Amino acid sequence: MPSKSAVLRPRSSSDPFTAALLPPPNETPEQRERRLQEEYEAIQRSNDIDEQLKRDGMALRKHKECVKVLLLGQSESGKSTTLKQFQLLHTPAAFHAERIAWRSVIYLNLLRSIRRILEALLPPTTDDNPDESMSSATSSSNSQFHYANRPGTPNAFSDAAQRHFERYAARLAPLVALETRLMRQLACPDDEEATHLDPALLPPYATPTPDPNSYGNGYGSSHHTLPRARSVGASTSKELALRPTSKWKQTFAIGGRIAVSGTKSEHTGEIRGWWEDPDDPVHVLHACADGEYGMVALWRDSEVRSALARRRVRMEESSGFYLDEIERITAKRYIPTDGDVLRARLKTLGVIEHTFTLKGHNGIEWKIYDVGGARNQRQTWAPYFDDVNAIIFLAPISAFDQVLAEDARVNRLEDSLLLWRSLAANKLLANVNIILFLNKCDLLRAKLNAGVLLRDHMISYGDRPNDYDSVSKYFRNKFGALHQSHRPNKERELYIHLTSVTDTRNTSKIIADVRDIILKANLKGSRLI
Ligand SMILES: Nc1nc2c(ncn2[C@@H]2O[C@H](COP(=O)(O)OP(=O)(O)OP(=O)(O)O)[C@@H](O)[C@H]2O)c(=O)[nH]1
Ligand SMILES: [Mg+2]
Repeated sequence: MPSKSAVLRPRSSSDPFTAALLPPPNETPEQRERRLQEEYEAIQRSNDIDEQLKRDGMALRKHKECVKVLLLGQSESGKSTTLKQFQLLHTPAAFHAERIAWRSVIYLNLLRSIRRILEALLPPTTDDNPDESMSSATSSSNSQFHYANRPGTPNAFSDAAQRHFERYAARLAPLVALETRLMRQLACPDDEEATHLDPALLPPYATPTPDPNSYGNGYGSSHHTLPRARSVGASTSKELALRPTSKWKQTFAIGGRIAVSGTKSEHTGEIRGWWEDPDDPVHVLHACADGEYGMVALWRDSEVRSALARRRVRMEESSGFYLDEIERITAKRYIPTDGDVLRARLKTLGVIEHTFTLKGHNGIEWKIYDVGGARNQRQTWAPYFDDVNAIIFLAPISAFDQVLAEDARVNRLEDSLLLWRSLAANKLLANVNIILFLNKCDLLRAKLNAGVLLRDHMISYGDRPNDYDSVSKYFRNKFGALHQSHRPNKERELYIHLTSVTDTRNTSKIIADVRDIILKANLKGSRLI
C-alpha cells in the first residue's frame, strides 16, 4: 500500500510552498515517526492558540458590550436605593411605570412604624423585670398589646400615661391586622423566607432599655466600646423581604379589583380607580389617620415623643420613614412620588440583576447586581467576584451608634469596617475597580447636630470636633487606610464618595462620575484605548 507522503507528492509538486513542506526523500521509518509526532504537536499547539484567541475575542467583546457592577454592603446600607437611582437616571419610563406598585410597600413601611411606636409604648415585661411573675400581669382588652402597667417597675410609665397610650392602641388596632394582610399578599406563598407577621406572636416590648453606662458589645474589637443601644432599624418581628422571583410588582401594579377593570391614566400610564375598591388598604389607613388617637395625633403627641426618647427609639432614622407625611400618604388617591419610592424599604433576598444600555456609549450594556446585605445573605456574593468589572460598596456612616437588625450584639459601623476590610483584601478582586459610598450622610449630619457624640461609640475618635466635616473626614481616612493596607494589588485605586443616595440631584452627579470611572477603567483593561 502506498505511503501517505508518496500519495501526496505528485499532487503537491507543482506548488513550491507545499513542496517545501514535503517530507525529505529517503525518510527512514524512525524519521517519519518523529516527523508525524512533531506535526501532530504543531497542530495541537495551533488548535490551542485558536481556542485562546476565541476566548480573548469573547472576553474583549464582553468587556466592550457589558459592564458588570456589583452593589455590596450590609443590610440597609442603601444598595437597592442606589439601584433605584440608576433606574431613575437611565430607564425613567420603567421607573415611573412601577411607582404605583410601591404604594403597598410604602403603606407597609408606615404600618411598621406605627406598630413599632405602639410596641415601644408598652410597659416593661417580666423579661425586663425578672423578679416579677407573669401571673401578676393583667391584660388589656386589646388582644395584640398588653397594656397592664406595673407601678414601681423601672422604666414604667405612669398609670395615666399608660391609659393614654392604650387608647392609641385601641384606635389603631385595625392597622396591625392590615399589616398582616398586606404582608401575606406581597410575599410568595411558597417562599419560606418571605416575611410573615403573626400578631399573636408579637412579643410585647422586646428589647431591654439599654443602660447608657454599660459598655462592651462582645464583638472583640480593640478600638470600639459600644453601649448596647436598641437597634434603630430592628423591630420585634421580621420586616418585609422579597426574593427577585417574587411577582409583587405585577400584583400591586394593578391595585385592587376595581383597578383591574379600571382605565389607564393618560399621563402616567398607571391604572387608576383603586380607591373605589372597598378592599383596598387605603381605606383602613385613611380611616385611622386623623382625629383623636389617630396616626397623626400619635406622632405629634409630645407624651408619646418623650416616651420614645426614654425608650431610645429614634423613628426618624429608621428605614421607610413616612411619619411626617401621614396625611399625604394615606390620601385616597395617593400616588407615590419618585422621592417616596426612593425612601421605600423592601429588604432584598438573593441577587437582583438589572440590565440597561447607556445612550451615547456605543450601546454598552450594563448589568447591575443588587444583593441582600443581611448576614445570612452574604454567601450569595462570592460567585459574582470573578466576573465583575466594578464594585460599589456602601457603608452607612450614620450608623455608628446602631446595632445590626439580625444581631443586636454587633455595632453596624464595626460590621461595615470588617466587611470592607475583607473585601479590600480579597485576591479575586485584585483588579476590580472599587468605589466606596460613605452613605447616609444626611442622617449623619442630623445625628451630630442633635448632639450624639461619635467618641461615645468609637473610642479611637478621641477629642476631635464632633462636627460633620471632621467626622466625615475621619471616616474617609479610616476606610481609605484599611484599603491601602490590605489591597492585594498596590496599583488599585479607590474612589470614595460621601453620599446620601435618597437625594436624587447629588446622587445623579455621583453616578455620572462613577459611570465614567468604570467605563475608562474597563476600556483600559480591555486595551481598547
Ligand atoms: N435618609 C437616608 N435614607 C437612606 C439613604 N440610603 C438609603 N436610605 C434608606 O434606607 C433604607 C434601606 O435602604 P436599602 O437600599 O433598602 O438598603 P439595602 O442595602 O438594599 O438593604 P438590604 O436589601 O437589606 O441588603 C431605605 O428605606 C432607604 O430609603 C440615605 O443616604 N439617607
Ligand atoms: Mg436591598
